[in-house]
Amino acid sequence: MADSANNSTPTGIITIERHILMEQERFPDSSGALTNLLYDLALAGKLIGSRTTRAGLADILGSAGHENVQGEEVQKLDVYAQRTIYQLNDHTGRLCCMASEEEKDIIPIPEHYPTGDYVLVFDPLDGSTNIDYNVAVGTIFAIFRRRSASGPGTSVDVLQSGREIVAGGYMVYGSSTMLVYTTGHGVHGFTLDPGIGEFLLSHPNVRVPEKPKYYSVNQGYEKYWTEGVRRYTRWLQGEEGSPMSLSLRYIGSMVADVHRTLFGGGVFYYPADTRDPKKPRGKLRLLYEAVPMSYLIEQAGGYGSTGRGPILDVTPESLHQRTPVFVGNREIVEKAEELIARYDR
Ligand code: AFP
Repeated sequence: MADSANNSTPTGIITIERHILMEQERFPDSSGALTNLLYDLALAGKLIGSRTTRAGLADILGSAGHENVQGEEVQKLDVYAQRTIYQLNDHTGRLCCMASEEEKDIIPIPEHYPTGDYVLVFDPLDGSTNIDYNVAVGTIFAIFRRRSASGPGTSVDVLQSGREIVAGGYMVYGSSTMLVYTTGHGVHGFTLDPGIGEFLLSHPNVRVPEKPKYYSVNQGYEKYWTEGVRRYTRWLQGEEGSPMSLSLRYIGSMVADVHRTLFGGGVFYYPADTRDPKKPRGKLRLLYEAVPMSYLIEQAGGYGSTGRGPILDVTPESLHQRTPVFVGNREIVEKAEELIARYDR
């Protein structure tokens, strides 16, 4: 629990609202728009988390396409997550547009609402194919400042590199619901206390541990990897003259796998797939998954790479562009770059 003189309330408890306000104090001229935007995302996390933990009741209370006991149509969880984030943010005057992993095009702000200075990109429910197995899923987000002068946001506003992010983070809906975020001044983790419905600061100033524990990859696809990625994996296992000897953990929800990497140390990777012509650049989306997570992990002292250079240096050319991803302890991710450069010319 946080206990620095600056951060403490009289009770020692710091809510997400108070923390976001304290972050705002770093910028005396700020309008408060970013603060409120982050607070609305925390609210979205509470709503989505509450619905996610009841997912197993869908068949009892009514499944998608049916009505639940209240007579409301039950939505699929990813549709619910998408709508929740959209509806909390479409009318506030803080955004000029949004973009989501679930929507093909840029999501405009309705004409009858004002537009604002920021852009929100998000993956509303990452790992949603895991829900049927009661496995942790999550929401990923990043916020940019708009580049165009005024009016509706355009691709110029959305297609920005990770170097331009002003805030990013994720919510993970697991054995507890957590929100982890950064505004470029360290990474802070909050755990939802379901009794009072508040996110409380539980992990201030998160740093990727120096001693890594795990490597995390879908090893079932090894036969489709390049030589460099295969050799890298052997290096992580302690072969190829490596001092490493990491355990393997893989969930298949990027949020949960990166969360463990952030707190436990190691590397999560989803490399290019030489078999599938649709995945020559991997599976994960640059804008909604790779960029926010790389920004966060770098703020915690780690590194995010495509395997050939920093993810944060890549300017997206299209909304749903995919990329290979390697995130975790810096020196371990740099080893991937070294072996890929040597063996995958
Ligand atoms: P879904 O959202 O379709 O479940 O995909 C999750 C995801 O985009 C990411 O969260 C995982 O890291 C990755 O896909 C898992 O993919 P594989 O099933 O191919 O390992």
